[in-house]
Amino acid sequence: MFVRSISVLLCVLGLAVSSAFELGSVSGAVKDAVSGAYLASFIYRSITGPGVLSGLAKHAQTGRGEPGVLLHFRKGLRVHDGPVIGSVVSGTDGSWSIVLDTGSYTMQGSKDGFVTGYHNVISLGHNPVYNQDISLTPIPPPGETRIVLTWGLHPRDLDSHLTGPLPGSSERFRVYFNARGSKVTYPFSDLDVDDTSSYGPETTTITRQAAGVYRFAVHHFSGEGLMSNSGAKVTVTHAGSYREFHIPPRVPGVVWTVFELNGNSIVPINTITNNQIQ
Ligand SMILES: [Ca+2]
Repeated sequence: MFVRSISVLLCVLGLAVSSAFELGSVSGAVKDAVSGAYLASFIYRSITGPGVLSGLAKHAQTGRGEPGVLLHFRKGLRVHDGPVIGSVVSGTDGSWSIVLDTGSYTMQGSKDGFVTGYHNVISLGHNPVYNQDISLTPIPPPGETRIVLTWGLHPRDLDSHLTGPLPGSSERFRVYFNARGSKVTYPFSDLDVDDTSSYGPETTTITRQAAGVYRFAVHHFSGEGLMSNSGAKVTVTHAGSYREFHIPPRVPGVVWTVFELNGNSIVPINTITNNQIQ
């Protein structure tokens, strides 16, 4: 069984074993849920040979499985170019499965009408690794911005919060699970999906951008574990460009302020605090 094998692995390594450790679906590394250390950025040498990786290709705006997504695999984490060592196409329900040698890989997902996306995955020999999901963002129409949040198993519920200017007011609007906004009236921004059961995606779309600063933050709403160790990732598709932000590991706090958008300028913030979202 996967969990038992990894516990043995960690004992062999002399590391603290937590029954709550998880396989970070975003980081592609085994993490100790207590310390947050990325324990399998190396893989113990007794784990070798081919292994099964599987997951779902998802439509980022609905969270549902997306068929016909071409998935390419490259050796190493966050490797977007170079030789492809394996490929598979997602099935009618979006599911995919492939056998690759033990190691870490970058999965690239592409399909007509979607922004090409990437996700780090891992193969652990004869221990199958599930839930290695990738979310694909539909290409937004000109002038629209799409922001997609994904994360791992823990914490169970992270939330997307977009704030922005309210014309004629010193207040700011906020679009989140409790006030989902609108695509057709102000703030011309909305939250498509609120995921409350791990992994995401949650997608926020700005259909018409006003002058001023928009700010995107992620809040740890519920579930165990540090948000910082969730492997959370935010992607932004704006004016033909695609940006990725990865949550800084091992930082306490429940608010990850990710970036600001002002006109066509995307400014990374990338801090974790307990401050109010503004
Ligand atoms: Ca949520």
